Amino acid sequence: MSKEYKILNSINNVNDIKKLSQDELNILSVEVRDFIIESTSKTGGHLASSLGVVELTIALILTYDFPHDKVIWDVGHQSYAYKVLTDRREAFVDLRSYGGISGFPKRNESPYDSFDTGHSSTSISAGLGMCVARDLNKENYKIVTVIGDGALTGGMAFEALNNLSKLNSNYIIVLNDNEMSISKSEGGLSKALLGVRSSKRYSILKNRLKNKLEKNKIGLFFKRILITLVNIIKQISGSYGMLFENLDINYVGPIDGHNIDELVSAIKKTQKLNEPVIIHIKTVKGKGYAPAENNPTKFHGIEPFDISTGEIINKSNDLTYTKVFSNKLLSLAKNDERIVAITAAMADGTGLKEFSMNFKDRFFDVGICEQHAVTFAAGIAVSGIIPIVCIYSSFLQRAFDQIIHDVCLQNQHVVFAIDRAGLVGADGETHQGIFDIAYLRLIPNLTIIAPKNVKELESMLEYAIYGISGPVAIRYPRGIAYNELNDKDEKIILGKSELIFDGSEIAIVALGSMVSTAVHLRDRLKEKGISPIVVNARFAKPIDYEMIDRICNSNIKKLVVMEEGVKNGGIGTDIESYVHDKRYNVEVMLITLPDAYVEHGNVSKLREALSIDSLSIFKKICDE
Ligand SMILES: Cc1ncc(C[n+]2csc(CCOP(=O)(O)OP(=O)(O)O)c2C)c(N)n1
Repeated sequence: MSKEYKILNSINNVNDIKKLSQDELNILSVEVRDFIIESTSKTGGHLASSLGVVELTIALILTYDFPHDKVIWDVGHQSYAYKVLTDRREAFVDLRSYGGISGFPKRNESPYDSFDTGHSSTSISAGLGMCVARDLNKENYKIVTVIGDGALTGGMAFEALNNLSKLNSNYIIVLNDNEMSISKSEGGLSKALLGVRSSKRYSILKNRLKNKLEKNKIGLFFKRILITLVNIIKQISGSYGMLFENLDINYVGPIDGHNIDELVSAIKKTQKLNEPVIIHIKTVKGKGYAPAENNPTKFHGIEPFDISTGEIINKSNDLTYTKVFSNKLLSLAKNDERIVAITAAMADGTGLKEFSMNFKDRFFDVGICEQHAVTFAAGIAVSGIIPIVCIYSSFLQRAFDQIIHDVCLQNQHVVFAIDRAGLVGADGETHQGIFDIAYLRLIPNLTIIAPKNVKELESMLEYAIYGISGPVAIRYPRGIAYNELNDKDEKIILGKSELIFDGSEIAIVALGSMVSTAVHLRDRLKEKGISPIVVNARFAKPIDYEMIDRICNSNIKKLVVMEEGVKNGGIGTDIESYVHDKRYNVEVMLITLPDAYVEHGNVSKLREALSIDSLSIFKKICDE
């Protein structure tokens, strides 16, 4: 890389870091920050979270032997310093771009990555499983997990904490507490941690004595008395480490997460315990870069930016689907007090910020808790209040059972606003919204709709709230909203598609984001003298079979069905088997995403690579 980094450039192997003096380590943390800021300013990425854990990363490298030992980064968005200092510094030029390194830990990217992450709150479970496997295999490497206070709000993290006390070997969980999720951390846990932050530091005295005393019988008796005494003292002195201690998990902290010395000393001491330990560290999100420290939410995930000002380069003022949804929901909520909005820690991403400011009592940020969000909504819906549950497609996967069991089985009027449906781009495999059509279509009672453009998203939201009495999901993609075809605006009727262009020979039925591709495809086909029918499917469920009958009973020879989702379980396979069962003499061509995980990269590059762009589809039609 262009800059002269005195210490960073001298690191050829992660173990070189262990040879550095204290002063050199401090310089290294400045240089690593500088490097991450510099490269993220060009590629975009998760900056603020990564800046917050630079000293922690160095301390972990000093106290563990990676890749023999294993670290699990929860969510994994904060792993940039780790990637830089292990084996991927040079690869940062292509961070998150097609063919380049991922912004999240990936086992197939490096031996230093021990577990793939991307979705929140998995790390304690994964680490615990790895500990158990290590012990069963009688191996001797160490395992450490890093989890943020935001990720700790997720139910899975609590399930894992509950399971931890059974482990009789060392497992350190570093709780990286910066008081932030993407926005400010919400809820009772955050308040409890606030108590811990202000409490006196609690040492591991209990454990050290406990371990010594356990060695003989009299000791065991005194151990019980001692633990009781320590607990009483802690409760009196207000040590909120009790939160974890009551779950029978050792607790150390809070520790200054920007002090390498303190971190190393805490890790070294706790590595000696044959039990799980939580080391609670306090960090500043965005540390070392003023614009990120001042606005960690903006710099949580950032587009390329100007380092001197922190301003996004090429900031687009184009209307996004998120913004369209946000505006429409706001205007509907102004006239209807029954409308409430729920987010799982994604108020900004899902466009609920303004709603939260306008309707404080009707806005609920439940933390990174998609499952709870959905059942919470089901509870709300029982009394006639109308919950709008705003969750990204890939994160809603978490709540599959809650949608089935708590919402749809009871036919509850819950509206799912599913943002980031389809390809999302740079965040890659864990974040692509490509499964929702398939997994939602399985569920009885659920209506699934997808808008073709700005205007239709508005009318679909209104329809979902007032036109349907049961559960309904609206899926719409990330990014700039399609703002054409506004003259095509038929009233929405349950299970009815919309004929956009009549034609002959070929019919195209497209769902949501694929309608614009269908229109481009039509333009290309028209140049070849073919004028296809174009249908906006509108409903992924129920499917408009009447329209399929109409198409198949006309002079159509080829029916192209297009959707931005996996093939299995999609509308395409459903329509294909319908056409087959009815013995129509029409060839069905399915344009879908493959039944596979889709890597990271620019969305239009991915479309081309996956052959769902209009040119690839055109070529496929012409080749047949
Ligand atoms: C299941 C799931 N829901 C939502 C997200 C989006 N998300 C990514 S990071 C993040 C906040 C994490 O906060 P924290 O763990 O405190 O880490 P910090 O960024 O503050 O370091 C959220 C909500 C996700 N990755 N996974």
